[in-house]
Amino acid sequence: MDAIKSFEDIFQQRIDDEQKIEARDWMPDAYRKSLIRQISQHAHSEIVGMLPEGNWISRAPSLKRKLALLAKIQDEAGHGLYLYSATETLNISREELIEQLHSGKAKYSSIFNYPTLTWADIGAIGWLVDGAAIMNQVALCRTSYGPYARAMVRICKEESFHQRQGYDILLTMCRGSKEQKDMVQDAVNRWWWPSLMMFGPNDDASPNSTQSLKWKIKRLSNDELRQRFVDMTVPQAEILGIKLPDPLLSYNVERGHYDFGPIDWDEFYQVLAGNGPCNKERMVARIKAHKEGAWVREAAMAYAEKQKQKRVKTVA
Ligand code: BYC
Repeated sequence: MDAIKSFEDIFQQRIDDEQKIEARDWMPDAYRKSLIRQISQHAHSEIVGMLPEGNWISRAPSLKRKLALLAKIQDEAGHGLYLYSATETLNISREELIEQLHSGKAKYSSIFNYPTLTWADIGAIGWLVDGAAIMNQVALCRTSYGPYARAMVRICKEESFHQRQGYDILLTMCRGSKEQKDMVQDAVNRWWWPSLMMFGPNDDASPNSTQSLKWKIKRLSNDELRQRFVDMTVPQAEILGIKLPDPLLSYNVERGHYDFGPIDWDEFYQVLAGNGPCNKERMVARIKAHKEGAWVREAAMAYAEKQKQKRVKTVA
């Protein structure tokens, strides 16, 4: 006689069979918690990620650049909304999620704790930060949780435009004056290593990876994604004619990949602990924006209530 399978076994079998898990399905509590952790961190990253770029809207060098930057930042707000909605399907409220961000309980991507000093930083963010984000997010389109996977498909389409606008800024500057090219080199020198840190600690120091890969929340490991990003980016740097700030970066014929130097993990953990160059500034700005937006949320709720009353009356 067949042994009776536990809920956990049936769940894992569904994952192994590439079935998507939906909000109404049974799932282990640890799977739910891990998803809430990852998706909400992702949502927080999107909305905190609006801040470093927001600094440059009023200083964009032309109308065309300003329009593209505005559209990109608005997209990021939208990505935050899709992701908060996906997290809410796991039985946690938006208010609780936002409280976790504001109290420092929830993380957001380390990358957004670095300053945007010049216009070239906006190009470098688009090229490197969005490039790293896409590398990670394309894999997440196949994540096992349906609402997260579906949000990712739409987000990835928009991220491609973000990366292109960044690369276009840098290409234009690299074809300009020596001062402009130097500005690009300086921005890339500052953003390269933090971009590699976005993928998280090395696999052997990543506490969540083993279980997340088994549950197919993550489809590729931190190191696999980081390697893919380096391999994709080096030829793009060559087209720009700039040097990536790593003396150990070289193509390894045997591996068929680029080797690269060691990452400063002390810096990464310092940023995670709240000691990056802009952690405090970001949280102050985020909390202020949330407070100042209270009337918009209240107005939206009042409007939704009115619409609901209207529908009730029509049905009656
Ligand atoms: N920053 O066990 P690990 C974007 C934390 S782009 C801060 O490997 P996991 C955007 C990690 O949470 C960025 N924290 O974790 C782009 C864990 O701590 P907890 C957003 C980090 O989850 C342009 C601990 O370190 N993308 O949105 O298996 C413009 C150990 O790590 C970071 C996503 O969030 C980091 N860089 O793997 C605007 C993608 N790395 O939670 C917006 C979705 C690690 O145990 N997330 N930590 O206390 C993921 O793919 C995975 O969560 C990660 C980390 C690869 C990031």
